[in-house]
Amino acid sequence: MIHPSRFFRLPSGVVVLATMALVATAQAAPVQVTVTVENLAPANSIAFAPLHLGFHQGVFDAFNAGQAASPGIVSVAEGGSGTVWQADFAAAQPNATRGVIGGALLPGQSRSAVFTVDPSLNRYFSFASMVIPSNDYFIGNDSPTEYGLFDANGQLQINAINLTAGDIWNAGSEAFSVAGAAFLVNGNNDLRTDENGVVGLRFAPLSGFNGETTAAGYVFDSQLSAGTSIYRIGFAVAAVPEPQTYVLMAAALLTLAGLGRRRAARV
Ligand SMILES: [Ca+2]
Ligand SMILES: [Ca+2]
Repeated sequence: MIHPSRFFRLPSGVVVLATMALVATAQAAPVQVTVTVENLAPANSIAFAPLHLGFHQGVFDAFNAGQAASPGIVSVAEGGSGTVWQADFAAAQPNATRGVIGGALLPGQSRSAVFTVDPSLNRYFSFASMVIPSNDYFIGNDSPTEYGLFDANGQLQINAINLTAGDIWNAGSEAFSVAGAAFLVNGNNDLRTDENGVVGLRFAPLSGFNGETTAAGYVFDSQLSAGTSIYRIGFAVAAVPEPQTYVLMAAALLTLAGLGRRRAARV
């Protein structure tokens, strides 16, 4: 006689797979967040280097107004690469969803990218991008908890972040000059003079570039006042299917089916 318990004894791998499938189903579903950036500045005014962004737990703090710029923010504000910003972000928050929306964003242009985010884990949004032309100007959030994109239930709380010229920061790391400015035909981004200053809001000196030809070919004309809209980051959320759940369940079922066939052969 076959003992009844044989029918319920499964290889440990099957139990693990079945458990993982159940856990994946029970967790809050990740969502797809479409981030759209728009350069709202007047024609022939400022452009922007690629936007560095991350969804996180509210820990990574890239800079503080009134203090010297961190190497991370300097990597954004002087040249736009953001390599140190990204590395520091990854070190501070290994579970964050980080990314870049690439390419220079000229006045009137927009660009989108989709990110898969766990809203229950990474509810805060941070960003940084160089303002061009400039020596060390950027946009970004000082407080890591300034933008709580999702509430505790994973519901989207912010449809868009709207920035004006009054939100532009001077990193305080490189002195203002045409000769050392990025994105100008007459500028060389490799030339720089230490400013030895601190991070502070500043946009008015950008008019010092008026009349200079940009790398994009247009002649720069700032036209900015504190209330001028310059940049918009929009958010749209959609559910994503959870293919990993189905893959795990299918694997478990296939293993069970194989087990059944082997047992049938033995009888
Ligand atoms: Ca800060
Ligand atoms: Ca500066």
